[in-house]
Amino acid sequence: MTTSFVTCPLCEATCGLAIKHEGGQVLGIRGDKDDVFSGGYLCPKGTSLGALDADPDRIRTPLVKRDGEFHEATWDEAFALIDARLPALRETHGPDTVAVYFGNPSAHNLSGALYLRVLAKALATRNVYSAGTVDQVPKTFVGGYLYGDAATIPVADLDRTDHLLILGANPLVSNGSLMTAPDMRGKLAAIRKRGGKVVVIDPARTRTAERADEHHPITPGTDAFLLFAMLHVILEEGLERVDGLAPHLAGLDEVRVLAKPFSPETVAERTGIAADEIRRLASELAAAERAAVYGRMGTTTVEFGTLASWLVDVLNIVTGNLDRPGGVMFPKAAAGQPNTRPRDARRPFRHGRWHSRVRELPEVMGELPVATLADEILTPGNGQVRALVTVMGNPCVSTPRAGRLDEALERLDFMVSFDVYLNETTRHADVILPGPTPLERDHYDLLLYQYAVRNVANWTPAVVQTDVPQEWETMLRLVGVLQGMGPDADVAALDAALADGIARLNGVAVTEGLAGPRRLLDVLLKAGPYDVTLADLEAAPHGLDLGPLQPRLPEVLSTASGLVELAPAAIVDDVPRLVAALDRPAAPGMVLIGRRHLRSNNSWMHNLEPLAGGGNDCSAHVHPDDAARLGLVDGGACTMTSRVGAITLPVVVTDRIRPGVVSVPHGWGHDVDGTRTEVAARRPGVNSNVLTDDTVLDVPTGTGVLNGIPVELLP
Ligand SMILES: Nc1nc2c(c(=O)[nH]1)N[C@H]1C(S)=C(S)[C@@H](COP(=O)(O)OP(=O)(O)OC[C@H]3O[C@@H](n4cnc5c(=O)[nH]c(N)nc54)[C@H](O)[C@@H]3O)O[C@H]1N2
Ligand SMILES: Nc1nc2c(c(=O)[nH]1)N[C@H]1C(S)=C(S)[C@@H](COP(=O)(O)OP(=O)(O)OC[C@H]3O[C@@H](n4cnc5c(=O)[nH]c(N)nc54)[C@H](O)[C@@H]3O)O[C@H]1N2
Ligand code: SF4
Ligand SMILES: [Mo]
Repeated sequence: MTTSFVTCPLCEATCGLAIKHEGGQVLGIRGDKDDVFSGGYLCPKGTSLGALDADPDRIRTPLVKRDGEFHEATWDEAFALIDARLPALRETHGPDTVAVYFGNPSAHNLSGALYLRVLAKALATRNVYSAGTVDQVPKTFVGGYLYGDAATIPVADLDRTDHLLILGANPLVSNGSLMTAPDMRGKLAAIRKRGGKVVVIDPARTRTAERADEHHPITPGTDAFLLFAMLHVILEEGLERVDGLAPHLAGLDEVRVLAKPFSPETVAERTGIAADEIRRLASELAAAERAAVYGRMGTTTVEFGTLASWLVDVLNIVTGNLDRPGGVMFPKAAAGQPNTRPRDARRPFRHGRWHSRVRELPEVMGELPVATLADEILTPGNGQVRALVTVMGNPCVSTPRAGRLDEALERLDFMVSFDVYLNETTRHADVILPGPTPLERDHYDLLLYQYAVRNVANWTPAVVQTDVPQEWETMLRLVGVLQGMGPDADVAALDAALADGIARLNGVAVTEGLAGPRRLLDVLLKAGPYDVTLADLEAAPHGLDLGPLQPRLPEVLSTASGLVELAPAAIVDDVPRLVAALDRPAAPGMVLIGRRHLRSNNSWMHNLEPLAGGGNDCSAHVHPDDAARLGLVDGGACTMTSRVGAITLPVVVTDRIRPGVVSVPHGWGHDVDGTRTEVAARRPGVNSNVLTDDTVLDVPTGTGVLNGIPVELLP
């Protein structure tokens, strides 16, 4: 029996796990108490990695569809089919005819983090989509325009702050997002224990809200009003203290003008938070010695997601909390972080370099909004999407107006999916290419360490052997097809050329004897800001602690001015839309928001028996007053209708949700035909994104509005 130490890749917390195994079988998983970052913390999903590995439904060999039925195929057969179909479609209709969608796990996967770009480049299509536009794009957009790079996002310095204001996030359940921090419960408790304060703004009394000093149940979709009013108070009462930040700032006067119309009295009714409470929230934030404002899903996937995300940063800046211990700081990752590259190698952020064909929505970070993918497939004309590659994603469940996308995928001429399950999305594919499970692959959290609340680095070698090719090999094989090398391209040669290119770009040498992600990571570590090598990481199974976050202004910036741009046009041009909405009457009926459960992971872990139960179910949470008014009973069913769809699901009557709001978790609806997820199908739930309106987006970024959807509820 062996114990291996691995970093859990399932969510952003990057917990260290100690895995006991023998002969390729997992015998037990616990938290690694010696992990330099997580110190033994883990959640139920982490302990289910063995069940994932052993899941009989998991795909282990390529599946190819013939006459509407999937058949197991060899890798050569699968690639022969891809080679016969994909290049011909591109030849006839141009490269934009092939769309690609990257899902969430691709960001938690070293092959994904390093090789997806290569695949996207080889596809050379404008039709690039990802889960980003149902998630964090407003944050990256703000990072891009304020600091110069989309990956430059300051994180709350949790270990040293005295005051944490959380909006639209439930890190006790989600374990944090764009704030890599294992053991949020411990970190929040520590803030309070040292005399600090935690305030939560959320329409639901979540687990996080329960452990906070204060909880304000806001009306969904109105955080931009609240934050603007707080800014208004701080600027009007002269509470700002930009102090040492002043030489690095541009645009503060413009912000002052923009905040004028948003007095607390103006927004109180709209937000559901009283004017004097807003004043108090603002003055306490400004008065705190060291404070951090943090916003996530409830501030990004809403009607004014960009403005709310921008205001989070503006508040951190005007209170003097940017780039200082206990405030919000810029992590410095050991490898692959764009903002540690030499400044002359960085370009200021831009968006809108092209637009989607049908709805003319702007590109952000080379991607188009996934809410318009169905339009691009269903609308005939030059440039119509006829083929799709999905990589570790389940857009038929996770994206707006999911029912329409589901229909659209049936119309495709050809579809390839990289996935480990035959599910709601991959059932539409012609070829499914499986990959290794987390235990079968090397791992390093290249992306998430860029948002870690402490600088750390941890390398994980694969725990068990597999016959399934690694995802980077499969991606490069597909690159070979796209580059006209046929179905059997020399993957090793492609990989070596890639490593040489990246090494040359970074002015470092390639280490002989390495291959794949290890070789690329080695190159990126050599080019990185620490004197840390791959060998150092391999010698440290519990990770390397690189210390607390350090101030990084102005070196971290890559704006054209070299300053923090507080009022970039791409963002503030959206303020008039918010001002106009001030006078708009609030939605008269109920509005829908989402929620997450500790034992779920978006759409794809419901097939694991150990995660079922414990309250992990798909139901509508409704306040007792609404239930009485609408004739809904606890345990009964309700039908919920939006502009674009309807679902029927069980009701839970609870005062944990604000009146006028109903919450439904996303990621369910596993009872469709043609899937192979037997456990999930037994307790399928319903797909909440059937209700999400694909025409209502955060305007600057095209991010889907998943929270604050008007719905009607009937028993
Ligand atoms: N209404 C509503 N909708 C939402 C959200 C919400 O809060 N409310 N949240 C949004 C957010 S934040 C996100 S990130 C998206 C997620 O949206 P997606 O990324 O589209 O969906 P996931 O459920 O993460 O699907 C992951 C897919 O990857 C596969 N997979 C998992 N691990 C591996 C692996 O190691 N290798 C391979 N090859 N495949 C793998 C799974 O089988 C599954 O098909 O959903 C979004 N949708
Ligand atoms: N267990 C588990 N962990 C996960 C995931 C999972 O599915 N399950 N998914 C992972 C992913 S991909 C992500 S992106 C992260 C997301 O991490 P979080 O953002 O922390 O997760 P959510 O639970 O979606 O939290 C959003 C909160 O916003 C609230 N909310 C809704 N609308 C509004 C609003 O208008 N204003 C305010 N102020 N609040 C609002 C909701 O009630 C909810 O509590 O979680 C990650 N971790
Ligand atoms: S919190 Fe996230 S990283 Fe930690 S064990 Fe759970 S799923 Fe894995
Ligand atoms: Mo996400």
